[in-house]
Amino acid sequence: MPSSDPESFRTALTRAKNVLILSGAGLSAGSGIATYRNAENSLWSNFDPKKYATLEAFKDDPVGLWTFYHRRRSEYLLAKPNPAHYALGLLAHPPVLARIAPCHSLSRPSSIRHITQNIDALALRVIESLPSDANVVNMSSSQSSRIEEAIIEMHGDIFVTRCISCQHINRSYEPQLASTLAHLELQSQPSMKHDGIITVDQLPKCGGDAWAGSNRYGRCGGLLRPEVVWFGEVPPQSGEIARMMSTCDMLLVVGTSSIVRPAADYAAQVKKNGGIVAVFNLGYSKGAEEADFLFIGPCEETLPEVLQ
Ligand code: BJW
Ligand code: ZN
Repeated sequence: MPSSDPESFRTALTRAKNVLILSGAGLSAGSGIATYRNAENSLWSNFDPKKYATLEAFKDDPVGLWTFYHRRRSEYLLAKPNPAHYALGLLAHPPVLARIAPCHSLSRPSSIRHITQNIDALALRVIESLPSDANVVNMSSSQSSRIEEAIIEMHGDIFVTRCISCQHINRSYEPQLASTLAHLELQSQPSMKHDGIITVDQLPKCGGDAWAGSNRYGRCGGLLRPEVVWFGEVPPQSGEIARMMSTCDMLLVVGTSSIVRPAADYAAQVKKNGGIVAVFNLGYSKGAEEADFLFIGPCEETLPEVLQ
């Protein structure tokens, strides 16, 4: 039987050397963002992932996919990190911990990294919404880069785009990626159908420089795609993550159904290597099968309590 004792959990955490956090949609549920499956109004109960989360779907209907991602992007921009994001932020990011909670009672393992499957950027944005004296703006560049390094967004980020021609990557929190997308706000059909309001020509385009050999010759203008990982695509950092899992001695699995691979296999991999697995979930997820510690309940309540 897995333990639900916070004190034993904290002891295990402080003894561990290489701690990893693997989070999923349940981490952002407390921020009002819908999860993907098995819940009322979950994303895939309203939208068929084959039609909205594959490269084939993007090629078949780029306007439809941009409509879908633009609206989610607008919704995520309005969302705020919740207490679970802050609890993990305090645990994983030493500069934040040092600035906002110098008396934090938990001593830290030597290495903690957070791998999130979420594309909402809330784990990164937790830094921006800290009190100004702890804000990343006031930190040295080496400190802020350490924060970004500590978080791996393994399924990408809705605020990042990639040009399908020159592969230029860009992060932007601008509400409108293309002025034409503003028209989509006016449409409120729950189906999110675009009904020919805009055309492919009006979708977000690459403003990056285009190159011919070593000569820069102007703007590329290629079609942008959201830099998220769709079904059938390999998460770019999966090799690095697999290596991290092989030396992980404690894995915190937060708010994921543990259905989607490769993330679904990580807890079993850590267990096989003799590591400890702690699961934080609203219910008995598939990940609970591997749990040494199990904290059932909303993680925006259980995490701050257990990591106090
Ligand atoms: C709370 C809570 C609260 C709620 N507190 N908890 C057959 C055919 C084709 C492909 C496959 C196949 N079988 C397997 C595959 C592979 C496929 C896959 O796994 N499919 C499964 C569905 C079967 N995987 C892939 O294709 C991946 N690539 C791949 O495998 O490449 C090959 C390879 C890789 C590496 C090594 C070797 C080979 C790519 C997967 C890409 C996933 N993309 C998405 C969409 C992102 C873009 C977008 O959002 O539009 O990523 S799908 C979606 O699922 C999203 C999520 O990150 C991901 C995981 O979902 P998550 O986070 O677990 O959410 P939920 O909703 O499932 O669960 C929420 C949980 O929270 C629940 O447990 C709740 O109880 C809990 N909860 N509130 C705590 N308050
Ligand atoms: Zn380009």
